[in-house]
Amino acid sequence: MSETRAASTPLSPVALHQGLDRIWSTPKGWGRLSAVNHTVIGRRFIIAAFIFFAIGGLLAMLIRAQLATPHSGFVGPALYNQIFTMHGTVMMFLFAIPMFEGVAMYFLPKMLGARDLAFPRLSALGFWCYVFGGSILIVALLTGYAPDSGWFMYTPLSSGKHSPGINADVWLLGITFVEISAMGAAIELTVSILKLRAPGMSLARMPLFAWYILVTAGMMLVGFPPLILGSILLELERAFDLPFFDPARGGDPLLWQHLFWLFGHPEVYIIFLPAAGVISTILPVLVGRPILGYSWIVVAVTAMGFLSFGLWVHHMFTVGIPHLAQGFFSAASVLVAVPTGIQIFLWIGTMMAGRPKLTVPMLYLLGFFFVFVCGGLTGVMLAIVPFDWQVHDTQFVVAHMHYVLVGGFIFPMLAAAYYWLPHFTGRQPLYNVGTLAFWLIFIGFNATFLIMHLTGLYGMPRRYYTYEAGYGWGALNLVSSIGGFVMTMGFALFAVDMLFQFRLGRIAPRNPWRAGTLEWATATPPPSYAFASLPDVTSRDPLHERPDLGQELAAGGGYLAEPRNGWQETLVVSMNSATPQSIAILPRPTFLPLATAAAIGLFVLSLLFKLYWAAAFLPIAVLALCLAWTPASGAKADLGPVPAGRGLGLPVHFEVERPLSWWAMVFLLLANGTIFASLVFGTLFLWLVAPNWPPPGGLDLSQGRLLLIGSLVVVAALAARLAQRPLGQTGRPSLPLLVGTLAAEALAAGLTLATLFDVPTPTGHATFATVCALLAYVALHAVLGVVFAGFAIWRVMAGYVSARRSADLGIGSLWHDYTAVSGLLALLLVAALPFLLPLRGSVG
Ligand code: HEM
Ligand SMILES: [Cu+2]
Repeated sequence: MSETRAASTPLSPVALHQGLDRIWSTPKGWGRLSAVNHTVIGRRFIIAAFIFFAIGGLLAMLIRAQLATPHSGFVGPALYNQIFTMHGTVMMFLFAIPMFEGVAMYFLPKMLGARDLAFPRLSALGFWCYVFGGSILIVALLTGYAPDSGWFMYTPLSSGKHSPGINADVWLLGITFVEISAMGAAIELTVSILKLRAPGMSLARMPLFAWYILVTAGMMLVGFPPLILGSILLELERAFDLPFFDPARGGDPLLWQHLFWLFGHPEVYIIFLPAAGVISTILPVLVGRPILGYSWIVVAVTAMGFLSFGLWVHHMFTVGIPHLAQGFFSAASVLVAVPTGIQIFLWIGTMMAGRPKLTVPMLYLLGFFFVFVCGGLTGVMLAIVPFDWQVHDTQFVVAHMHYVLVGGFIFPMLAAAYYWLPHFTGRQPLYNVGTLAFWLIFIGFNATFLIMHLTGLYGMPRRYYTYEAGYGWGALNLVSSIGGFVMTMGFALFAVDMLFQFRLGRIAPRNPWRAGTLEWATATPPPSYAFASLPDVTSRDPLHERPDLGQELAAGGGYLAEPRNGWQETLVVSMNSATPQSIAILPRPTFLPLATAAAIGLFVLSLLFKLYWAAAFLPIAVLALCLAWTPASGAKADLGPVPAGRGLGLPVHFEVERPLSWWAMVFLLLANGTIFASLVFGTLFLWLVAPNWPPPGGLDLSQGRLLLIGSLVVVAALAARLAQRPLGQTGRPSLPLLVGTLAAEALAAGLTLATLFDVPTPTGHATFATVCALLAYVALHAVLGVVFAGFAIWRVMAGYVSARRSADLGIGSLWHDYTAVSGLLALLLVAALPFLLPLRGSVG
């Protein structure tokens, strides 16, 4: 090991590593449950996702066993419904999304040259929410209470009347629980990519993988909220009979479809983009040539992110929507093939310019090209409305979907597994089992799903548990099923290969593929702190320029090469040019995420079993636990600049105006704003097209009171801003104004709740139900506004706030601003409804 830079630091490399390890390592024994480290949590996500993949695969085998022959008595219709619903649900929510979250969590900090993600405790919370939510679903499956109305949960099939019992509630609550983890991950990844890069890693030098994850995380922030809202509304309908989706009482089942597909279509890209990011990362390395058209790829990925939100209606061509809308969404769907095509051509170009060798990851990439392009072509076919009318809800769609999902996600992930395994384990495969596994999977896959296109064209519907002999479907289905089992053998062989490598693989050299990205500059397997000192970056492929960078950093030649105060430190940089700005001190291992997830889990279970007294109390416990997170992220005295190494002095993150948590709040509010926008969309949608409007009687709320509430939330936001004014001079904010904020929010919350009780029979008509939802939204935000204001007052009194340490107030202010704006809009809509109702009457 070279010692070139070690002379400049006082510590010997060994002492440096021991010191860092003491600070960063996760405790042993039960202490493992307190882990927050991204390497540990990322690995756990990946392993858990593999387990769920095996469960989903098992369910797929049951489906194929049932459909192998006509008139099969293997499973009956009731169980079959649960099996295919759970297969789709598990694969989409419990395998694909967590898998890419795990991969991103594990690799991103290392690729960016950071020591961890921005909010380690949030990653841990997300992991536990995922495991608990997933377990609820699996336990339900084992006990026969699994959801059975299809993974789309279409109303009215999933409404109380047609799905009595708790099966649908399991889906709605369990999935919403898992979504918490996805939203957390989205915020975590966005802020980490934007703020935790190595000095010099400007946006233009960022690894492509980070670009893909940035776009994906952004899509999650605006793509998941419609589903979260939809699930809440449907659960409210099922639990309290609020008729959002009931056409007899002014609701509309189509509202569910819109909310679902507003999420569901982008979801497909949320799954595909990270996999594409993997391809853009490993393909150039495997063929030994830099990627063609870096900036084109960034543009294409961003374009896909935006376009994919304009396509959701192509899942609804047969529900009876206006022709013009069909034409628009058909064209938009075809258009999205353009950015996808750009990427494919750039990948193929890169491959042709390089020297591809048929290694195992390369085989999987070739498999990806074949399968995914076929899936894309059938996708364009489906985007053509008359064709879609023909094959809608047949096996053709199932075949298309699997070509896209398996081709676009599984194949790249398998390539990634072989490519990065040396990073996880420090070892390389010994035998060439991987090639055999690939061919079994590839041949088995095509035998299963290529055939299914035909079965579909011959008219076999999806989601039917059995079929008659004599339609010509029998032989095709048998081949499909045999293909499925061949593929399963391939996956089993893959699993065996992976397990063997952990123990029996050859020891791998440090950077076995000669890649240029920074994750290969850590030791393998990586230590808890990833880098002993942090690099600076001058190009897109730092390791190509400086192959010895890894050793240099290990010897302490980079930034922050000094363990001190027990701090887990990493650098925070400016968003665009990546100039160092501050030092983030990240939280140490703690059981709080586990406890918080458990409290949320109990809340979910209490809703599931209709124990509403507990459901009223548990949110308070969750809130209290969340507040218990905060003391670790502050200090009671100003520190001033701290040495960051290489002659640089930087403030610690709680002494800057906009720390990482401020950015987290911005993105949280973006997601929250999308929930709100979806609610407004839902209200206007029902008003415009739902049957049985206007409601009987009128909506007679006191306009004066609505105006008062609106003024109160604005006053609260203004007072919170003004309270920070004196900070600059006296170092203390104005306490009376902070108390004023609290009072205004409390009054607003109280008045809104009182207004809720004035709404006439919310169960009578969807108008009243949506008004209740809007008012509840305002009340909830005002209540949390009280919490934020109270928290600010406590932080000031306890001495956490000074002119330098003012971030708590800034973050609270963001919340009050948001409450004011969303509150005003919601109240305006509520106040306008009495005037809108007659308009609808004259139009309809
Ligand atoms: C690994 C091999 C797989 C096999 C053999 C398989 C098989 C099947 C089959 C036969 C169905 C049709 C159920 C029916 O119509 O009754 C189905 C549905 C579905 N699969 Fe898979 N699947 C596999 C992997 C995946 C993966 C990786 C994903 C997603 C990442 C996925 C997502 C879905 C979804 C969402 C449905 C629901 C379709 C519907 O509701 O009609 N599958 N799968
Ligand atoms: Cu779509």
